[in-house]
Amino acid sequence: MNAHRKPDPADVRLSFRIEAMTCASCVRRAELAIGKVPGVRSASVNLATATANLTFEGTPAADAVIAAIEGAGYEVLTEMAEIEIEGMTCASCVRAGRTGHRRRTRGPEGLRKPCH
Ligand SMILES: [Cu+2]
Repeated sequence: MNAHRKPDPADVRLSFRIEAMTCASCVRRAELAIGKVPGVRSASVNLATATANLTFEGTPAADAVIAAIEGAGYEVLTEMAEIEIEGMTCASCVRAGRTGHRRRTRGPEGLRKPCH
């Protein structure tokens, strides 16, 4: 499934809202988790805005990123996320970066997991 790989920097950008980050260690932890997702070119997590700005090479693996963030102990608010997709070229790109679904997997208790 590499048909959509792009040759140049017109990469796909997504941003996610991440909840439950409380300090710089959380930011590092989230960035490390996101950085392990295949296809992620760069990840920049901002604590003040609770936002992760990502650049993907080719088709964005949005679900894998969400899983990685949740695996690190945080929550992704996709229903509130401003997801901007640039460089989508066909319907399967749209599907890969699908934005409409909701995802709340943890109750308030689960959000308070200590990170350090
Ligand atoms: Cu922390």
